[in-house]
Amino acid sequence: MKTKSITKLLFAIPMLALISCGGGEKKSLKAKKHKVNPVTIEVKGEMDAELTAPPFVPASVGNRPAKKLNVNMEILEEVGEMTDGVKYVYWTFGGSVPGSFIRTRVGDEVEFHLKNHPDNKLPHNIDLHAVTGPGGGATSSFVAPGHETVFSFKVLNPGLYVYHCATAPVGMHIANGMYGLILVEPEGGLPKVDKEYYVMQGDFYTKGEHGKPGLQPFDMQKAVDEDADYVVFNGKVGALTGDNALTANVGETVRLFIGNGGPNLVSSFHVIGEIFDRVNVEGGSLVNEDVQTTLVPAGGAAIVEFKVDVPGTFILVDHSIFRAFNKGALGMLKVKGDDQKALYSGTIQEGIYNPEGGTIQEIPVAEKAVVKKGKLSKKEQIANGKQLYTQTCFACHQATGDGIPNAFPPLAKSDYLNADVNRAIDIVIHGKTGEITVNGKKYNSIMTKQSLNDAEIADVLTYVYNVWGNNKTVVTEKMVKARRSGGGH
Ligand code: HEC
Ligand SMILES: [Cu+2]
Repeated sequence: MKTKSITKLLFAIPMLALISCGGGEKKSLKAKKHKVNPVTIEVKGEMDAELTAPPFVPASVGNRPAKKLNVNMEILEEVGEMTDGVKYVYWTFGGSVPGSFIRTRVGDEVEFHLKNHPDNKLPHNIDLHAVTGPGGGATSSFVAPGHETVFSFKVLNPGLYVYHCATAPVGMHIANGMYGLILVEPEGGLPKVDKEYYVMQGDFYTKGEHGKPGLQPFDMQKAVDEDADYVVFNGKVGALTGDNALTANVGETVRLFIGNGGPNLVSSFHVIGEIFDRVNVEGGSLVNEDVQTTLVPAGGAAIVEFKVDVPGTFILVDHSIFRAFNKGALGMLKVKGDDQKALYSGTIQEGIYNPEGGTIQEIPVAEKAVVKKGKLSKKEQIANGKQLYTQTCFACHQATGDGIPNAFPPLAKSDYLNADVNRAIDIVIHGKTGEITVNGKKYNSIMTKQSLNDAEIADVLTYVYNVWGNNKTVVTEKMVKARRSGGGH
């Protein structure tokens, strides 16, 4: 250890000298590349940003001057389809995974309005990698359901950047789909191409194995273990296949804005049958040419460009290839036009690559609707409550009721829960803030008010009290009604 640090020191001295005299030169190079110092670019006028859902991107900036750019982004938590018969609760920026594409230019002053829909269950925020400032905006944008926050930033560096939610537990918010791309074009805009598309990879972790039907809750342990059930482009299996395939015509130039939200896996992005003429490596200013596969880190991006010379179906994959054929990381680009025999002799058959791969597809079984009116037996209340729990509470308290250390308290064997049923009812009716101690551990966080009616609160709490070693209390609608009409607060 000691000798190592001495050698380090010896090397550090001449290195320091090098850095200090090279520093000025580096700066001027950068200024030259950006032509003008972005900090001093004046904004002329104001406009609302066009936002698009994938795989589409807003119109290019062209040579418009820098402006004050208003971005209105709404966070929505909603059930979507991961693959046939498999449902998942996605948390989204703008209602899609990945979130809405934002297109800016160097020098723009972005005024970011982040709205958290009142029907949402959780607080969120946003960290944009294109922001120079603490947390990339995260520290200024924390927003509870039914609220809006506003912050602004000046766009300084050109490139393609990831944005994501950074609310604890961060990994979980990203794993549920809270990421997207923001493009910063240089002065004068990017060179013109014929087609532009937005493709972003993400890995998903579900309680059930790949293909297991029904509403699948997020699985924290699998996420920690990096054991993904789904690795997909644009939020679901098949988002870019069949009728959803990207399209182009022979002879056109195509630009793909590729992002990787992770949360865990690095993408080896490849298009089968194409060579990237140009790649903006890692989404930055370095351009590589004639590339077969480009690495897109988690929380990173790349811009790839190529001309399509022959017709056929070209397959987009993560070349960690089991992910493509067994976990969903597969898309298609369909190129129409006349055969170009001089370039490629054969016909490219469609369907050579089965998007479902080798996995056995189970026939989805519809979830039983157990919503029954009138007085329910204890068993029925528990069944009903279990469904409500998977829709409402599991996001924070987890499917196992174990919660998440330092963020969400456990409901399993919770001394706090078992000590006082009226207090538990009040918490579900009104939400909870302030410090509490559960099983000897302190929590000081926010539980948002749950929008459930009295019968639903009775059922969900009856379920909670009758699993995971709790004290088997039965909560009735009458008890909840009594608390709501002044019993508690
Ligand atoms: C937005 C995340 C979130 C959701 C959704 C949520 N909770 Fe909570 N819950 C919390 C947090 C955070 C606390 C601790 C609050 C504090 O620190 O004051 C808590 C505390 C509790 C407590 C008391 C502490 C304990 O562990 O016994 C109960 C009971 C409870 N929640 C039940 C529920 C039920 C039932 C649902 C679904 C109807 C639910 N919660 C939905 C975040 C959530
Ligand atoms: Cu979030």
